Amino acid sequence: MCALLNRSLLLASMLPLGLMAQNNTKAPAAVLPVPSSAQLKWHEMEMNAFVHFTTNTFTDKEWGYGDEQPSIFNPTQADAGQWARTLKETGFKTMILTCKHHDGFCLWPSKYTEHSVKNSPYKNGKGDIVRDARDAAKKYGLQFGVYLSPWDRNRADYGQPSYVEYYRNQLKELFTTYGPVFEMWFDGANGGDGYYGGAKEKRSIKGATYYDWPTTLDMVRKMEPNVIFFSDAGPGVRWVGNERGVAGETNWNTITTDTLYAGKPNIEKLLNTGSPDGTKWVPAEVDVSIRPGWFYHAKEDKEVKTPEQLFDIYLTSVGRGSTLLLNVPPDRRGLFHENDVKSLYGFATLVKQRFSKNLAVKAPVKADSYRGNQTAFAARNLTDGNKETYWTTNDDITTGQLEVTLPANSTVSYIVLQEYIKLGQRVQSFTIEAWQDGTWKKITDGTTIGYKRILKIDPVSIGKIRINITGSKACPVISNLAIY
Ligand code: FUL
Repeated sequence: MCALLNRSLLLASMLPLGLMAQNNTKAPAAVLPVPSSAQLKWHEMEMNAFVHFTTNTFTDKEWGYGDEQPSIFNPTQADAGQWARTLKETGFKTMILTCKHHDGFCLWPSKYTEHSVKNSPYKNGKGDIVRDARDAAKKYGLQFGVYLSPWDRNRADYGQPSYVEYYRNQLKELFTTYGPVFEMWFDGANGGDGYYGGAKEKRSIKGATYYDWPTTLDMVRKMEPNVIFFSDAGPGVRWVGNERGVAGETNWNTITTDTLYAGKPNIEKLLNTGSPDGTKWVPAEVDVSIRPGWFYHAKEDKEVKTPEQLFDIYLTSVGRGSTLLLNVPPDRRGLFHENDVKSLYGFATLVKQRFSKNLAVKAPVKADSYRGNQTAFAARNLTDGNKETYWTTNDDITTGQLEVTLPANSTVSYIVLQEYIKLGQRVQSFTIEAWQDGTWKKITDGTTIGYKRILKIDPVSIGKIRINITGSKACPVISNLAIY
């Protein structure tokens, strides 16, 4: 009863007056909100990379105090080409660089501060790591993103209005010199003790108001209209609420951001799952480091995540409808360390091996119903390899049963489902059954699907698989079903 009521309210809010009658020969109306075209592209990237590099690499710290001398920044063999090549060859689509971390040191020769590479021995002060990274990303076909820490423990005026001006000037400098920038990362860590130009004190700012984010975002959008903004609360993509690489098993791309802001205390749980009735499309990005720390520390050389650990993270990020943002920090030479490189290639091999043979391709698949009995909405769209076609039902049907007959002696380990999110995220619950020994047995279940859901099951020999969509905000719209 309640679900029906919600659904009709939802439809009423989506459809213009006069269109309330069902028209099951046409595509279903969108369930709002839906992703922007930039967000859609971001979903399709699936795997992005972070590169954390600054004075911390040389002081063995995670958060520089802000009093580091530029003279300590001296990578002897810095090669952004090695970073970009490795990332490209192991399946990553982008590279987001910490142009400035909390210590305030700038990896480009900013004209607004002396605290940068221009006063370091690196290339006798003529080096520019941001330019090198941007050029390397371009060369290897990766998109380039920028992390510019709002918190700056070096600046004397941090906490004053003039610092916000400084921060905006740096954004202008970065976007006009090193664009195009596909994603801008606003870190949530803010305020606390620091050097602050020698004051050496604790400063706290009002996270909700100090930076006046709306003005800053408008300014950046004027330079880069399609940029995706990451912050705890979006507006482009949100933090996933932890740094372990784990999105919620229930993971809505929707959330209501009105009262959220970067750094707001205790919002981790909400960010991890999103909310089914959220008013904005702000999907979770899963940021996690390949090492215990975000920056390189020689003592962590033996703690680099193994290919299997990275694969597990792949399942709890990409496999839960999010995008993975994996950090790989260059070492003091300015290179990805051999152990990290080895793990990345090992991980890429696992992904390739485990998702190499899609048993659902060309397998017969049928649905208990499909929209308006139109072949344009039939079950075979699930396995046609075309992300623009989908199976869907009549408007008044919010459940569905899909049955796939697999080739003889198929051993199944992973089932992949994808919603056609251009029409909004809908599915709330599903179960999966296998035909074994003459009967249907439940092998797994789940809640949300979103852009992509990967279900890992104990490898079993299966003749047929049945997917039961048991709850959906409106008629389910599924574009892909793959079985490995
Ligand atoms: C955090 C920062 O404090 C870490 O140093 C790192 O940059 C991580 C990605 O975000 O909030």
